Amino acid sequence: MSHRSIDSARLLGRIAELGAIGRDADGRLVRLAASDTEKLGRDRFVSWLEDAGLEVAVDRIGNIFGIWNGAGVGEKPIMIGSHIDTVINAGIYDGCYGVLAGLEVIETLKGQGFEPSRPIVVAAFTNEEGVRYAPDMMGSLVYSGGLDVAAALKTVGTDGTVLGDELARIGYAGPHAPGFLTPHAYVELHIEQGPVLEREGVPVGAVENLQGISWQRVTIDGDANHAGTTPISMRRDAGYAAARVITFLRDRAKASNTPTVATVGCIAFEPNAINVIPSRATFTVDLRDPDEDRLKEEENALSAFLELLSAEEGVGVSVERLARFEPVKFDQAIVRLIEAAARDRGLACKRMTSGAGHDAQMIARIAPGAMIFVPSRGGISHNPKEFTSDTDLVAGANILLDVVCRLATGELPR
Ligand code: HGY
Ligand code: MN
Ligand code: MN
Repeated sequence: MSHRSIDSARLLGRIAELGAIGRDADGRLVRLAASDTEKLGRDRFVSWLEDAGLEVAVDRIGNIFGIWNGAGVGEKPIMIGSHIDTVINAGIYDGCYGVLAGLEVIETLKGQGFEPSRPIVVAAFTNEEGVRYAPDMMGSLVYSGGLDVAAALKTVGTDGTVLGDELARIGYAGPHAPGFLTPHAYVELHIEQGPVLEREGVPVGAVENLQGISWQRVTIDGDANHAGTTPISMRRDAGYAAARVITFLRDRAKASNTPTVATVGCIAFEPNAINVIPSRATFTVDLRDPDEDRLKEEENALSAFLELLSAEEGVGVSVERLARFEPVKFDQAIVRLIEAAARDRGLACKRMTSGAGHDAQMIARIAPGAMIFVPSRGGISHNPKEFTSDTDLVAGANILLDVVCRLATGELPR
């Protein structure tokens, strides 16, 4: 059976080119949401959309859309997308692969005279990573009505900037109301960012659900004091208390024998001096679990531990919620389309859960959707060592092409 195929050189060339945009003086890839470096990536993506003859639309939270009206103008579009903002010292595939493969699918179909029954749209959602402005998946959360756009634009970043000001400054405070296009279906292609597909030698993942996410910022207040003269028994050591939380979370997750994961990714001490007992420790807690009840249990266990710690160490504890998303189940009919597409290409395919958060979990609020994964070497991501082979990248993009064709010719997920 002959298959359409994307232009692999064009896709791989663009992934490499976008991956070179936004490197800092040390060569690290850092394109934080609404930053100057992200603007450079946005501008390049928009220029590719224009070259492809697509209508470019930007909404008020800076989400970028490339719209191929084709036939069926006014019909709900098929939406394919992801994000192009990155974490700090990122790899080049996370998010960017899905956005560029989405554009590639549209250009391939346009170039082959394909007549879709409805518009096809490629989307790059703002601030998926949530590193500079919490929560993550913010652009797609606003787009799907989960967060008011005015409130989101007021978000203050870790650097004290305001998201709305930054979007205006980089020229991406768009006119469209978030949600201006309701997708008929949404499909997101993404690297797995975990070890499962590689370990099992499977090239395609049909993602049927995504785990719940809980982000919190914890502040512990003790007393600064002299590191040399203060007896241990007289200390209110915020640094030590924070360390107890980190080991509590890891030990509990490890002992649980469940998919629960816990991460303290950011931490800061005040006054942060070698010979001063920390008066304050501020750190973030990222808890995840595919089961909502277990995730709630983990949050409750942390809260109880913080109370105990406060009594035992004589420290003050305050907690700020940064993000909370329940687990999401994707559309089974689209998952089956992904499996059928892989089968037709003679590719093994595995149903799986996503450990990472994705825009697809937000768009699932307004449209049937699912995700396609391709293997990550060593399961590494959010790290410059992130890597997926060209063969797997091209195979994933061709699966996306097939799924979009089936959705566009009426083989609908129902
Ligand atoms: O946090 C996440 O899982 C995603 O990378 N934003
Ligand atoms: Mn991502
Ligand atoms: Mn990511």
